[in-house]
Amino acid sequence: MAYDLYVITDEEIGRGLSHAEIARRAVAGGADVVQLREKRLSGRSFFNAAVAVREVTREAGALFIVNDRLDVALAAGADGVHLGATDLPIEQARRLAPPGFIVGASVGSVATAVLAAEEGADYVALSPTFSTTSKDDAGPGHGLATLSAVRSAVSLPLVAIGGITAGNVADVIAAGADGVAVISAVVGQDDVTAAARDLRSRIAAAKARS
Ligand code: TZP
Ligand code: MG
Repeated sequence: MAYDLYVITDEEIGRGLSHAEIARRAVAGGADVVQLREKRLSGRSFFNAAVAVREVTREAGALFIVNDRLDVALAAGADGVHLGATDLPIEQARRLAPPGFIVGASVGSVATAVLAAEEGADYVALSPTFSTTSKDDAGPGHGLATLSAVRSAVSLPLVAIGGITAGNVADVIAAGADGVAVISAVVGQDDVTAAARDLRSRIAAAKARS
């Protein structure tokens, strides 16, 4: 499962593009994973958005992860769910989900990464790796030293999230991340597809060097 370029949809940062259109442009640029992140919509409209993103990602062969909501992820046929510290516990999601369903977890330290691995997470995301304005309550960035420490402590796929740009992505991969999850570096750019393609080639180049 490749997590190299993991694009998170955000309709506000996407300047009016729908989740599905953001996904379509991101996968055209080579995104390996699309996460639907929706904080405003409730049940039915969230589900409808998820079905639309599922369609786009299925056609492209990209993974589709739903943020926060296991019920929506399962109902829409997503590949997985992404859970933070205030969402459903990883163990409960694991218990409810079918075999092969991906449960991803945000972590903020070596200790929480090790715990997430023990509880059955399929990947961990160091959140936030750098400071970001895209998530109100993200807090200060943990930095590359913590990223490397998490890399050494857990063997799960490790994604860096928060403040990743074309300028720092090579350092993030060199520090041990398997992939990067981004909003503004792709979704916030005028040409979403070109930004995704550029980031993905920087990731591939950094991996080839390490
Ligand atoms: N979770 C932790 S940081 C973050 C999320 C959703 C925002 C990432 O956005 P950006 O623009 O790539 O910093
Ligand atoms: Mg959450």
